[in-house]
Amino acid sequence: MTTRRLLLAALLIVGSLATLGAHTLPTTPLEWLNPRPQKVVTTSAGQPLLLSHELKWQLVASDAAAEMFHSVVECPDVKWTSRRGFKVRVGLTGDKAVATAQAPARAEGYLLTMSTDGITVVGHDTDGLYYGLQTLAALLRGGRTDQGVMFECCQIEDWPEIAERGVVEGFYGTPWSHSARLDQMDFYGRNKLNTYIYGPKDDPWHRGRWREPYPADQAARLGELVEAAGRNHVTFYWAIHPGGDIKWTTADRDALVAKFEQVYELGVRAFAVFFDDIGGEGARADKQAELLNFLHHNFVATHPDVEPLMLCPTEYNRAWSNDAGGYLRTLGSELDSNIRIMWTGNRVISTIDREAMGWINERIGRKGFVWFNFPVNDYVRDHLLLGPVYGNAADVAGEVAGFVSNPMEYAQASKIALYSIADYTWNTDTYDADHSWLRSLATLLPTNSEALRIFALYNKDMGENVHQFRREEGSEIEQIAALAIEGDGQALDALAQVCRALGKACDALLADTHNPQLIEELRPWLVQGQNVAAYGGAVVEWRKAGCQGDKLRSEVERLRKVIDHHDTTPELRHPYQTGTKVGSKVLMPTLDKLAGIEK
Ligand code: LOG
Repeated sequence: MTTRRLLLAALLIVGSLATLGAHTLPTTPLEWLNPRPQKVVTTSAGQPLLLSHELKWQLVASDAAAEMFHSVVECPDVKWTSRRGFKVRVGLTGDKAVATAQAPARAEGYLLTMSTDGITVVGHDTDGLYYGLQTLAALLRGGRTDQGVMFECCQIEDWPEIAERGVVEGFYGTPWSHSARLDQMDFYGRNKLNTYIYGPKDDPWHRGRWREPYPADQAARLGELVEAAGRNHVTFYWAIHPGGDIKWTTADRDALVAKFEQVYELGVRAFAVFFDDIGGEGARADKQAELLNFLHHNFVATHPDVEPLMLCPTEYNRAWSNDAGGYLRTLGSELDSNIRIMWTGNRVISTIDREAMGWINERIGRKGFVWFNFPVNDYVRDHLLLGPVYGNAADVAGEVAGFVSNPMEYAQASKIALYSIADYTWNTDTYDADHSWLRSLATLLPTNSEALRIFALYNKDMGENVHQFRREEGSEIEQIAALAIEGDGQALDALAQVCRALGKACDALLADTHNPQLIEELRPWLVQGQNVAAYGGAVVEWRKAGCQGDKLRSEVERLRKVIDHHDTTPELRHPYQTGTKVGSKVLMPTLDKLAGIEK
């Protein structure tokens, strides 16, 4: 090896290890806010002030605003007074409580000012006030110390760029549990997501048995969920999926209305009809439009508190649409203009840009409502998708009616992406995928965020798949891998270090008790991460011994079999999981190549 090559190798190794460890997490509560606010002006020049525990606070607010304040902002250490205290003014623009302070005149907008004179939260509307209070709550949580609350004097003006932001529980596989969903609603409230569409493919009463009413126990849970959604300012859409066997008859139409009525009685005020993944009679555009228009006139219009309908079409992405057949244009011209139409982009799994939205919007005569198929992993169930949310354009906010993400059946692990979906959909034009990802990991698992980050580095790409959607994974070790394969000793050492870091991260996560549900979801992959790490260590040792030594070699082979066994043994997996892959894009192929094992 030439000196130049050696130098390069050394630099690469140092560089890539630095990348592995170098990341700048925020240091102040303001920087931790998610989603990132539109405008923040700080006026205490980075010098936080202390609101001591001794200080008495005085809430100036109407009864309704005060009630919202107390439901959102926990103030365990605050002593309240009704006069001459540190004033916290809360209200809508124009309310006496906030005097002349005004929120940005945009839906869901708010103004928050924090100074030594007091705190003011002004909403443009009640949602805006709610989000202003969520921001305040996050700042107070983040600033809590033994002496009181540390805070920076600041003024925040904030509003979302996309009107409807959230989640469509629309995957195949085990639907989220009731407790997972309740927990999601709180997560949405805190992260300013306002939309949840209930449409798990494997809820029988959503799809196969759509005509039948929910049994009492299921109905009660749905009711509880709707309530939790309401508390968190989340619109709860209930979706029905009748297209598999619907007959275009009055009987079936009435069955559908009767089901809507049942769900309405449970508190649902927003409805969707899904026609995805079907063929035959149910897939006819004219009949779908006729049914939806009927529902619009005879259900939505007769229940004044019900939101406009949402439709997921059969041709829900460009690759699957047959332009000559006219399906989309039929929906566009026949569907009542209030009805929203969902769209996954140029393919089933794809990111969104203006060109993609331009194509569909022109055909349907309205702005498409984006159904973003990430981090859903129901088409690649052997992979976890824990990487950053990147690739959606910064300039699409004006082209979409809404943007919801279809998650994994793993509710906690999906929060890694959903945190960033909240960030992107609120502040689309300045969204920073990598930074958002780091904040997300640290927020989800503050006790072990670095371990979670290292583990997630090897769980980003989904491998080859029918949808041809791929994600970056392992680019930080690509050059080390190439040099190691050429036999570079330092690169081999660096690779061993990478594997040790992965192994240690998995050990730490398996022992973590902060979020047991998350660890349970990750468990098969965490164990596989340990296996991969052990295999990597053995491979490097064997290579460094010049590929000599029967014992070293048999250890390599034994550990490779452990990985295979873990990957192929159903008892070691969750229901529906088809295998357990970790580091499948770069790390495992590199180790196999080094070991001379063909896979
Ligand atoms: C389904 C969805 C599934 C997703 C990813 C839509 C509109 N429908 O191919 O239920 O989770 O893709 O596999 C779909 O995306 N079908």
